[in-house]
Amino acid sequence: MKALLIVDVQNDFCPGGALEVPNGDTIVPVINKLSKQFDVVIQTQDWHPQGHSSFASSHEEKQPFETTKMPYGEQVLWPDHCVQGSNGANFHPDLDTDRSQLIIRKGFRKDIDSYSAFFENDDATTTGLTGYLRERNIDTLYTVGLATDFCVKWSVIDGLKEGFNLYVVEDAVKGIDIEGSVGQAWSEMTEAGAQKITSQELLT
Ligand code: VGL
Ligand code: ZN
Repeated sequence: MKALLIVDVQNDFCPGGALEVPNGDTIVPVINKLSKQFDVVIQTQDWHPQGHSSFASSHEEKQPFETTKMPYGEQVLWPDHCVQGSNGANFHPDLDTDRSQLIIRKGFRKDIDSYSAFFENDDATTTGLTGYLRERNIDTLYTVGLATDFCVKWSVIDGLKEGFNLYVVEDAVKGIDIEGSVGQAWSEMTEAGAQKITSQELLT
């Protein structure tokens, strides 16, 4: 059984948002078309407390997009974004969320960031998604959303590690692209075993 996984289509990742992904909003109509064709739709929502450790503002003398060492490894520091309960954390107003059966919130622990829908950035703390999918006999995920080079990439790589089949819908994802990170993400995802597909192929 298959499911559509919609990653982080939130105001802060869309143009005008705190951590905007260029043209991030242009995938919304494509995702809305796709989601009508799936019996199971799952979403993720980046959901940080104020003062989260992934925010540059929580570190003295750090600017957004610089990196720091966390106990679990290197971490990119971001502008404050997707703060719990803020408008920036809301889904894009045009995204059809009515048919979503599960919304996984992630990044709510102050000291650990969480890009992936499966594991937090310490690579150990789980979100529970694997168990949910197994109990529902879902073995194949079609991934769409934001951002290709962070939350989409890590969700796909972790999903493959957990034994699921992963497709990435190339015209329904957009990336931040820090120094070629989008191209890098595509190589990492395909080398890990993900398959690229277009919305056109899925809609016909
Ligand atoms: C994301 C950076 C920080 C994402 C979330 O959704 O790709 N990127 N938090
Ligand atoms: Zn975040």
